[in-house]
Amino acid sequence: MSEAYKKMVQKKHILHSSIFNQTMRDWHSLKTEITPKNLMYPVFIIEAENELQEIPSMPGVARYGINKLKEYLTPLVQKGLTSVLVFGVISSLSKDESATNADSPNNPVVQALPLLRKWFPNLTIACDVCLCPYSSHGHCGILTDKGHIDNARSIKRIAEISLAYAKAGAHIIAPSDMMDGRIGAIKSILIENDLQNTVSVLSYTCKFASSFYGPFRDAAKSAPASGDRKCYQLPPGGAGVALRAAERDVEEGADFLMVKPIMAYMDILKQVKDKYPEYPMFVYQVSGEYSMIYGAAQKGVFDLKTALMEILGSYRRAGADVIITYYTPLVLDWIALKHKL
Ligand code: PB1
Repeated sequence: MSEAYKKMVQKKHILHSSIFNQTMRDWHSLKTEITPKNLMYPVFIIEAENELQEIPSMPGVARYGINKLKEYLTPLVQKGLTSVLVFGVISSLSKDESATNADSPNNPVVQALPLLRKWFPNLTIACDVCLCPYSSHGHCGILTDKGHIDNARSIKRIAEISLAYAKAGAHIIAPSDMMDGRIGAIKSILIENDLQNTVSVLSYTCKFASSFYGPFRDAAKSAPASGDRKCYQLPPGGAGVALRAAERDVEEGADFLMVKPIMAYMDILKQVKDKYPEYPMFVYQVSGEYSMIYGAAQKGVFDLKTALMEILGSYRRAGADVIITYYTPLVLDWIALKHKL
């Protein structure tokens, strides 16, 4: 080796010496590790107790009647699943202006909660709270006569639904509606009912008016009947307003924060986690992101497992503590396999 080369390569700039075997590569990657505790699994519950409905736009994801969900969750809990995020989907119950059936006794979530608590005593159950799956107009809040969001009535209704789910057995209330002040309204109704110490609030803190929600709207039958959600979900280009949303929800008592979707919002994730390091930070890999990755792997663009673990690891490196992903069952299998090896 020439003297000139020896002089040129300073000792600390030799990188190969710290990455030439897997153990060393793992040492560099510890902050990206994924354990079952880093995963929350979104599940759709329907009224028909013994039905299972595939969702064409989300291959591998289905809507479950409660008895089918028990069958499906049992092996996942045995593999280490620690938390789920529950979404109700109705077909025979009616939808109206104020989402009456969001918290009616026949609502599939209200009926499922006590059973899920009994069957899976160690599973943490979060419930999405929103009007859109139950409202005739498909918006996430109550509308005025002019078709605008009536924010005061909306957060009152969101709080009522939250209370119903809390009383039915939810550990966590996760309001995805994006109304101003809904976190404070939910915390207040929990306090008024002495549930503030046993029911948490996972805020959909920085949730953007994204183009990545399409498959979910198929799954939950929750697309707006007219217009869009740009007047209450954050503008995709808005970083400042996202940080203001985080500050608002922290002030109002959120227990956990979230960025959603995640792929196009990793900068927001880093900023929010850096500003509020004391809060567990959730990210939601939404339906469009799920299906996009799935489709690319099916077309042979990349190996699903390698690419997905690289993507999930990037969320963790950017500050995510918990990843809400429809890939949870697959990742649980891969984690179990890795520990068997
Ligand atoms: O996976 C996803 O796409 C999640 C979609 C999300 C559920 N929390 C909503 C986004 C939307 O449809 O606007 C539902 C809003 N309540």
